[in-house]
Amino acid sequence: MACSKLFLSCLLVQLTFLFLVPEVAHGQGLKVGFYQKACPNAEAIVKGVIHEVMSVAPSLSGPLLRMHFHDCFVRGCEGSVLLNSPTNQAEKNAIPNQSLRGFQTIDRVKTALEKACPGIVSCADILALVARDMVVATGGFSYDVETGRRDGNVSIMNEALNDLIPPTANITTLKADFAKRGLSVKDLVVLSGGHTIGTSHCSSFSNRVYNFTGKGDADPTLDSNYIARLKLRCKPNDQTTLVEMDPGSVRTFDVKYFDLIPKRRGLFTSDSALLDDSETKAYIDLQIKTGGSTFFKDFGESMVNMGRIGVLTGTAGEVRKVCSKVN
Ligand code: HEM
Ligand SMILES: *[C@@H]1O[C@H](CO)[C@@H](O)[C@H](O)[C@H]1NC(C)=O
Ligand SMILES: *[C@@H]1O[C@H](CO)[C@@H](O)[C@H](O)[C@H]1NC(C)=O
Ligand SMILES: *[C@@H]1O[C@H](CO)[C@@H](O)[C@H](O)[C@H]1NC(C)=O
Ligand SMILES: CC(=O)N[C@H]1CO[C@H](CO)[C@@H](O)[C@@H]1O
Repeated sequence: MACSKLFLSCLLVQLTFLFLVPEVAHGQGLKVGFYQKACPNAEAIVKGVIHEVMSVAPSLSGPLLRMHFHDCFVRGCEGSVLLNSPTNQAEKNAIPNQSLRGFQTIDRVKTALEKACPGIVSCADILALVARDMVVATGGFSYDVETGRRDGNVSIMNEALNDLIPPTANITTLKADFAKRGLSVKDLVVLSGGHTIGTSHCSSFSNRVYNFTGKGDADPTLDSNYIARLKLRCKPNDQTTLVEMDPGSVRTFDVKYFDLIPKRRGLFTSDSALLDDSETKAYIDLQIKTGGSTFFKDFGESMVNMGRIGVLTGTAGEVRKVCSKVN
């Protein structure tokens, strides 16, 4: 654009484009510090409650990071994962959600926020803020969380069954499922690094250990010493035992998850699959070689990208008073 004559207004138009266009394309009305006027202490209140919860129940860090992911991948980041259904037909009733925990923590945060600023902070934003605070609580880097999401009022069990990526997914499925939501291959490998904290039920990977092709065999891509260890921990059809996904540092947000993958100790097929694409593999190799030189920063960026999926903003949806119920 030639800016010589009406320089100032031309510059303004250009600046407007510079700042508006990306927001329309991706952020859709989200911004950092959305509650600054209406509830200036919102983020501090969330942090305070999370600090208390972590001091008594540190094992909730994994579940509460994962909950934002489960929210965003089904219907977008609009709090539908939190809704209860009188007939048990909501997202949280779907099998992949059996293992979700931490709903009471979200309720505690919501209660504290409603006391300070009634009807202002959405449950979808609470999930995004809590996820960030979990990364920080476990030793990762902080990042600015965009807020301004509003809550949906629909939650459907079958959508969770269809839309949540199973741990058996191969690299083709993983890339496609991320791309469908506007997330890149880099986002896929970076966010998989979320498995640096938390635990898994035996049932999420027992096929790899006990019955990979239906002949009572193990997954040949999994390290045999690791298989032996997993068998000691998990009996066939075990539905209750928990296994550390990043053994030894399950409550520390570090780069060790990436060390495990080329050692063929990624717990899920979806973790191992990151070796099957040149870009994801190169990312893993780089993080191992450089001790995670970019991972901590990348994680915040990819979380922001994930937090933009299918958001409701402006006057769409509502701000729930209670996170488990529509108003
Ligand atoms: C790429 C596709 C993904 C698949 C297939 C996947 C699958 C799984 C499975 C099966 C579990 C174990 C659940 C259980 O049995 O208790 C799990 C746990 C977990 N996932 Fe993922 N996940 C994926 C991506 C993500 C992302 C993007 C994040 C967050 C950024 C994440 C964070 C977590 C965390 C923190 C846990 C531990 C939960 C706990 O401690 O209870 N995952 N994931
Ligand atoms: C990946 O998984 C999908 C869905 O299960 C399947 O249709 C596809 O053939 C698999 N691709 C490869 C390369 O194994
Ligand atoms: C392995 O899977 C096959 C096919 O699904 C099933 O028929 C068989 O009973 C399973 N074996 C074990 C030991 O679970
Ligand atoms: C859900 O929200 C939409 C608009 O966001 C509204 O049209 C609809 O009536 C709401 N449904 C319920 C059950 O509240
Ligand atoms: C937290 C929660 O609601 N978990 C449910 C997940 O789904 C199973 C059924 O598949 C329910 O039994 C759990 O209560």
